[in-house]
Amino acid sequence: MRSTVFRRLATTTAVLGAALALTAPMASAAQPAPLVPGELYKVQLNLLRCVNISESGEDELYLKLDGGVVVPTSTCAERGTVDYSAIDPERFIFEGGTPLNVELWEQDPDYIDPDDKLGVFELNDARVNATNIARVVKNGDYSYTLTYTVLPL
Ligand SMILES: [Ca+2]
Ligand SMILES: [Ca+2]
Repeated sequence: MRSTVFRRLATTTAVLGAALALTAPMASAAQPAPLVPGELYKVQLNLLRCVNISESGEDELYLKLDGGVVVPTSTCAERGTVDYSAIDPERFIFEGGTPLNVELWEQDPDYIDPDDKLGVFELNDARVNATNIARVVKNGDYSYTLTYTVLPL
């Protein structure tokens, strides 16, 4: 009985290993490279991580770019995450050598307590086809990270 289970495990591992070996060359096809100044790029957002949130309970977070809302509000609890991988990268087009400043905002109910700009994710030091991390931190108050991948347009 026991040996059958072990044999099955060994077979599964071998199959997984073969599958990984097959996908590895595809994954490495697009090599990380430095940005070329003046070239156009787009940004695939990956994951917003709410390391320390700004409110008690949950934050209501959204992103702004050039004065407009570019990613709508999501709630995020302390140490929670928001998956941004379905957001269209073509909302975030920029030129190599020019920082892309994406603002992180926290939504509040009304004009008595208006929305708060928590800070700016600076997407400017990235390499193409490499996953990078940007941070918004106010010491002792709140802290967020955003992972993203810069892609050729
Ligand atoms: Ca709020
Ligand atoms: Ca507020």
